[in-house]
Amino acid sequence: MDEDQISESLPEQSAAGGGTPQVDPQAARVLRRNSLESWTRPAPTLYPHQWSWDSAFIALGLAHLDDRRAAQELETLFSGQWATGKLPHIIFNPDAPPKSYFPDAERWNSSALSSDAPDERQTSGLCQPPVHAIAVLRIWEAAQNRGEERRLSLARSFLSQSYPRLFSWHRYLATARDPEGSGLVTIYHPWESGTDNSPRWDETLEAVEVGEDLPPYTRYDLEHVSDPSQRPSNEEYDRYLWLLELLKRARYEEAEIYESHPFLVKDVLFSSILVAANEALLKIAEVVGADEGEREHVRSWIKRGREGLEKRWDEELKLCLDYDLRAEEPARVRTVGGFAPLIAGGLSQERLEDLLKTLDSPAFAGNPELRWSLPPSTSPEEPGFHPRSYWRGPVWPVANWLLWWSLLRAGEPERAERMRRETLDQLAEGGFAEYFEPFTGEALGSSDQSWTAAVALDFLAAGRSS
Ligand code: 9WN
Repeated sequence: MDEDQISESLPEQSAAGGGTPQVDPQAARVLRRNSLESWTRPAPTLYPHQWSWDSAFIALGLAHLDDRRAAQELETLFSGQWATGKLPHIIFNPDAPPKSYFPDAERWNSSALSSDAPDERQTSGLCQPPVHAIAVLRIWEAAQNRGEERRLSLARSFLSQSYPRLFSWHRYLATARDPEGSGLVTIYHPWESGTDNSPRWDETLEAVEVGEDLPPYTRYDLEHVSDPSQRPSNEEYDRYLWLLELLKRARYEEAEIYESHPFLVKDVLFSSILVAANEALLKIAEVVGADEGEREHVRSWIKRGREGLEKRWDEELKLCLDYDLRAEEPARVRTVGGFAPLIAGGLSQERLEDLLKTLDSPAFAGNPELRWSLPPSTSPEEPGFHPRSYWRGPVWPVANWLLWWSLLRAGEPERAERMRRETLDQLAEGGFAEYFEPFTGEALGSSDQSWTAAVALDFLAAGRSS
């Protein structure tokens, strides 16, 4: 890729209509620095490979700078798609420095173990939340806003190429990952949720007994953060690696995993993103003139997804809860994942009011101690809350983006605007960190995180168009 393309296409005027002027060019610079030929590293050193949902967020940020490069980001990701339709959570970079990230391609060994894995690319055997159709649609919307016929026609052909990929990805999730037809996606590993060490998974994970024959391993992630307590613990890592071992023993076969795997959880956040992504897919289907039978499937997945989420509603906590299929119990813990119905949309007035009340309450964005009124990843009122540990409390800008976008779709522009402004203020003060301490606003984890910069660009573009 032309390294200067992104900065050249930066808008001259910054942040009219809200936002902080210097955030705009700095965000573009972060993406440029983390960009390789056709895809973007989530962070310069901590994450040297291509991650699935990171790339989707990155593409929606890039859509405002360089729509061709945004499309390329997703095309590169699609090149790792499995025959089942699964989009893997990591596509390995063969040129990454040795010993830079663990587990590496060799540990996953997916193309040797599964004939469904692609031969040309080395990938992990898991997946991550399906933000991709939302990003593809953003690329189309950005092209429409520019209104140039040539850009529109490029975007149209990108949509035509992406549609079958997206359809088979969503079909995989609606079938292989939901054999019960519940409307909710089953995840096999906390990494699939994207919220790795969230207390959402604590009970299920604690019940996993690590085998004595867990092959030895060395963590490299701790070398890239200033304080190891910001990352998951070694006990958690043992379990993560043991689950990986079990998936390998099942040769990544869905039916076999369903039979024997100890970590089978209906993830409400993942499922809600699938509902929203299916709505985006319907719009893409319209642009490309897709088959009516397929559109009917997508509509039925949306309906089933919303019904499934409604069944996981907890009247007392006024949040939606994940469900452990092995223990046959919900995970009664308040995290941002609980706002899943807001992301899925199509809410009754009563449910919307419940969710907004919870969001504004001291359990989340209304906590008076917060540096910014932004929802911590885990409620400060939860015993499992930890303000500096990864998904146990810190504020994550991508989670804010999902809520902001959902608030807009729910017809809550004022609340959405507050979230957009506060997030931009936080980034102006703390930079493009991976996550933030909720009470002090201190930047934590990796600095110059690509998806943080990408959502900033999307927030700024929204400010310019309002
Ligand atoms: C494991 C890349 C990814 C994000 C996840 C985040 C973290 C990986 C890790 O980083 O997960 O997949 O090593 O901690 O939890 O959401 O996609 O940014």
